[in-house]
Parts: sequence; structure tokens; C-alpha cells
Amino acid sequence: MSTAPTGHRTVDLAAREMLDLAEAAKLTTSFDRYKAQQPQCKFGQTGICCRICIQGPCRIIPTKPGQDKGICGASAFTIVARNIVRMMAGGASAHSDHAREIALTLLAVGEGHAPDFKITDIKKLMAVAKRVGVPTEGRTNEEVAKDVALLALADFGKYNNEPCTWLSTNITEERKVKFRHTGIAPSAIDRSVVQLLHQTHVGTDADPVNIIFGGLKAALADLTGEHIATDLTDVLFGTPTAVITDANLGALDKEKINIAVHGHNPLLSQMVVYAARELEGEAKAAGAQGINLVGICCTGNEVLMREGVPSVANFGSQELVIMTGVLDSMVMDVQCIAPGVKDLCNCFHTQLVTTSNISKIPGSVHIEFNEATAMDDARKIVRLAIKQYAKRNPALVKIPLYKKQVVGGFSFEAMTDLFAKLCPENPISVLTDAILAGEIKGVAAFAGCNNQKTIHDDATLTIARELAAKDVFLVSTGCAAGAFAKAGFLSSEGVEQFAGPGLKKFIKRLEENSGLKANLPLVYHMGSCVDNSRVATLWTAMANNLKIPVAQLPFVATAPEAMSEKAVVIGSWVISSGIPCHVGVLPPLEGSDLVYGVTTRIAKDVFGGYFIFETDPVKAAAQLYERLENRAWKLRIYADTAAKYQSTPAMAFEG
Ligand code: NFS
Ligand code: SF4
Repeated sequence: MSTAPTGHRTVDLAAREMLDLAEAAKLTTSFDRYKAQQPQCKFGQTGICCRICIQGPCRIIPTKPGQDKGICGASAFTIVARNIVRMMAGGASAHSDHAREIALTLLAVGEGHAPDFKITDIKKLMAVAKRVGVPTEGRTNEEVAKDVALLALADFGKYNNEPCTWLSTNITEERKVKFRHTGIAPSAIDRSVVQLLHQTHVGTDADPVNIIFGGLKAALADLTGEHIATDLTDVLFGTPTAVITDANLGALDKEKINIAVHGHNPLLSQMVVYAARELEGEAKAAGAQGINLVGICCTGNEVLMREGVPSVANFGSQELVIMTGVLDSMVMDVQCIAPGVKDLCNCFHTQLVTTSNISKIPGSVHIEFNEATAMDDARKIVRLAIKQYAKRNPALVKIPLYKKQVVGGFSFEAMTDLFAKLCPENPISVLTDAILAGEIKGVAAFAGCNNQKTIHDDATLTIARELAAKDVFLVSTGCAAGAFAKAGFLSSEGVEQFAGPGLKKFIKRLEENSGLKANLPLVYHMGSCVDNSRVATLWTAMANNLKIPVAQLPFVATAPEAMSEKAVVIGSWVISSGIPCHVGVLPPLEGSDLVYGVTTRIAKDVFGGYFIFETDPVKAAAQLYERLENRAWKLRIYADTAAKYQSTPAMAFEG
């Protein structure tokens, strides 16, 4: 199919075409810079380089007397544990600071000083209020919104020792007890991060297990923040429902002004969507056929889920969008924006626009985005792109023809609606019954990034193909969803090609009753990375319905191409929740057998979830499937026994 030479480390055909072009034009991308970084330092790679104080760096050589400890006497296990949990603190900070901005905006809406925002989803507002205990009776939507926002903000910095509200109201009773017993339920998001940085300061905690538990508390703070972000974003902009759109570079339109939104926080990108619609006329007056808004990474996922904005790239292919020569503006907010995009913008006419005061790139245009002036800021941004269009060089235009249909928008609510068509009284039982009947073997959630250490998109697609063939139901978020979108896995094409007979039957049954204009996809796109909260909501609902602990549920997770600190922290709350989690890139843990063993084995005894580190995607898929099969087998035995003795499966477990 591809005319591209082999050798490019990607399976995305559009990306290959762009990398050919980069090679011919001698343009440098992350793909080249990865090669230039080889060989990477093995101390760093295995986690035994400590730079926590400036006596260091201390590099540990376990076999060399005298160098088997840092200058302060820290052992490899302390250093490895400290390094990894500090990554978790970084991830929790990124997610929860994003959540805080959403909460502050909802507060401003409630208080009446964010004129461009409104409460779009009243039903969700009321559902959230009810769940967290905010009274709704006889009150205006704004009053309720204000109290919900204040309660969410309290989860960041309250002083009492009660667990965070958005954690305790979103997990099973069994997990609440588990987190209390293990002392990892955070009472405040900010505090758990600050405490972790304190705990890992030179000369504080040297006990690796204690350090890891500190890390897990921050991980649950991350989960809390993700739930806040998802809930309140849905209130502001609407809970996603099934939506049909396109993906990959072929979704760029050379007749239109192309604006890419890139980053994570939808407060801005959502406003750009509105402004682009409004200024369509100005774009036409400038000689274009209109405005084509596209998304990259997770802010792209947010507007894909809610507005059907096409996704053109995930983390690994973000730079390549610029090389099409038709991207007039790249508008970024925060997180996962490779600074390398600026160098490429310099070679094309693309204008890079930064919008956050904590996320700037030298040489780009900065238009500060403020909640009080949101629409005006967004209009400014769109008008700048319209101006930039005139500078396009037709000689540099090259859009690869690859484009796939995407059926996305599967929030937990949208999934439930789909199931409700078959069983309105108890929608989630549609999924759990299919597992009990053996029609599908369980659920696998795909999350996470791209990582130059792997072949771009390959592991994600390979594991999905393997599991789909074995009748595993697949959901996804983040850049993994981006990979699926570009490759046609988010459309019925994926079902036809890769679904095993049971999975196909299950999907077709949903499809016949879906009422949607398109056939259902192979993989269910649940949103951005903060929307992994939706995945957690899914497994919580399944466990509650089956009356079993999450740790017994045939549910696995995988981050085949994990890269960011956010991925590290997500994986950590996934395993704490009781879910086995595969990671396809080796994290810096190998420098300590003890820490490695805690994450892959001891975690299982304590939480039921644990990490599986495997760089071979086919082997990884086999391991994930084995976990599902094992859990499903036990579940069926318990369910049968329970039916026979007229008890519940939960009682069977207790016995
Ligand atoms: Ni998640 Fe989304 Fe992508 Fe990874 Fe970055 S964009 S928040 S961190 S790279 S999936
Ligand atoms: Fe070295 Fe200890 Fe300082 Fe780390 S904290 S850099 S091991 S002296």
C-alpha cells in the first residue's frame, strides 16, 4: 500500500510519507533526534542516577564497593523509588492543575463572571451534585454549579483528613476500605504532591516501600483530579455522545484555512471551535473556502469527542502536520507539545501560537487566554490564522491521502445509552452478561502516548488486533486512541478486519439497536487522558453490577507506548484500583530488583493490580489475554456456584 521506503519507525502510512519528505528536505524531527541520542545513559535508564541534591549526580554501580551507594548513603532501592515517584508527582500535577482551571471556570460561571462560558449539560451538573452531596432542590443551576465547583476546589487544598470527595464518590466500597487500610487515600490533591516532594527530599525517606506508598497517594490524587476535570468539563461543554468524524493528515483541507489545536485543556480549544464557526465568513473573504479546525493530542481528543473535530496526529506525529504546508496555525495550550514544532514552523509558514502563561516557546506568538475574555481571545487567534493563510507557499503543499472514518464520543454515559437500548433496566449488565456468557472475554483499556523507543503506533495496534481476534472488548483514550483513529480501528472497518466471532456478534447486536448513522467501531474512544476517569467509572460500574471487587474483574489496561509522567501516574492508580496494567516501554526501575518486584508482584498481593512490563507487543497481548481468561474463568465458576446455592458472587468470594 505504501510507497514509502521501509526503515521509518512508524506504521502510520501518512507519517511515513511525511518522513520521506523530511529526509529529502533535510528537516529534523523527533525520529532523527532519537537516533542522535543513542546510546542513552544506562544509569538514567534503569533509575540509578540521583540528582536530588547537588552533591550529585550519584550513579550507582551495585557491584562496585564504594559506588554501591550515593554520597549520602542512599541505596539503589531508595534512589529508584524516589525517582519514579517524583515522576508521579509531575503527572499528578499536570492533570490536577488542568482540573483546577476547569473548576475555577465553573466557579466563575456560577458567580456570573465568565460571560462566554455557560452550563451546557444541566443533567450532568445535577448528577454530579447528587453524587457529591450538593443540594439541588429549589436552587438555580448557577447556585448548584458554584457549590459543586467550591467542593471540587476543596479537594485540592482542604485541611481535614477525610478522603477527597471526587475519589470516594467514584470508587467501590471495597476500594475505599483498601485505600484506608493502606493509608493512600489523599485528603487533598496539592498536599499529596507537596508531601511526596518533601518525602523524597535528600535525607527524608529512605524506605523504598514507604516511598512507593507515598507515590500511590499522589496517584490517587491524580485520579481525583481526572474525575474533577472530566465531570466539570462535561458540565461546561456537554457530555460526549457518539459522533462521526475523520482522522489522519488527509483530514487537512488545502482549500481551507487549517488551524490545529494542540495540548490538553479544552477551555481554550472549545472556544476556538466556537470562534472558527463564527468567523467562517472572514475566512471566505480572505479567499479560502472556510476554516478547517483539526486536533492534535488530547485537546484534540476533547474536541473530537464533543464537536467531531478531526484528529490529525498523536504525540509521535505532531511535527509532521506542519510539513504538509497547509497548516496555517498551530494553537497550543499545555502539555505534550514538542518544542521541536517551532523549528519546523520556521521552515514553513505555520504560525505557532502559545496561549498559557506556563507554556511558552521562544519565537512564537503569545496570545494569553483568559476566562473573562475567552471568546475575544479565541477570535484573535482565529483571525491571526486567517491572515497567515496568505503566506502559504503552494510549492510546499503536500497532504498525504490517508484519512479514516472515526466513530467516537463514547463517554461512560454514551456507552450506557448504547447498552440501554438492549437493557434499559440495567444497561451495564449488557456488558457483564456478555462476559459471563463467554461471548466476550473481558475488557481491555488502551491508554497512553507514543514513545520514540518503540515503533510509532505499532504496539498499540498490534495488541489491539491480537485481543480483538480473541473477543476482547476494547476501549481507549489519549494518544492510543489517536493511533486507532488514524488506522481505522475507530470505525466498522476495524470490526470487519479484526474482531473475533464473539466480539463481532456483540458489537453487531449493539449496532442493530444503536440508532446511530454509522456502524459501530472496533475500539470505543472514551476521550483524552484525563478521561481515563471514564474508564475507571466503567470498571467500577461493572464490579458493582457483578458484586465483586474490581481486582476480580476481567478487565486489563495497557499503555503500549507510554512516555510521559502522566502515563506513569495513571498506570499507578490503575494498579492500585485492582487492574493489571501492561506497559510496553521499560520504565526506570530495573536498577532495583526490590522496587521492580514491588510493582510487578507485591502490588498484586496488596491491591490485586500490578504492572506487566513487556516490550514485545505480541507477548504482551498474550499475557493480557491470559489475565482476562483467568479472571473470567473464576468469575464464571463463582457466578455458577452462586446461582446454584442462590447466593451472590460476592458472598462466594468472601467464602
Ligand atoms: Ni496522555 Fe494526552 Fe498523548 Fe501521552 Fe501526551 S497527549 S494526556 S500524555 S502523549 S497520551
Ligand atoms: Fe547523591 Fe544522596 Fe544527593 Fe542523591 S541525595 S545526589 S544519592 S548525595
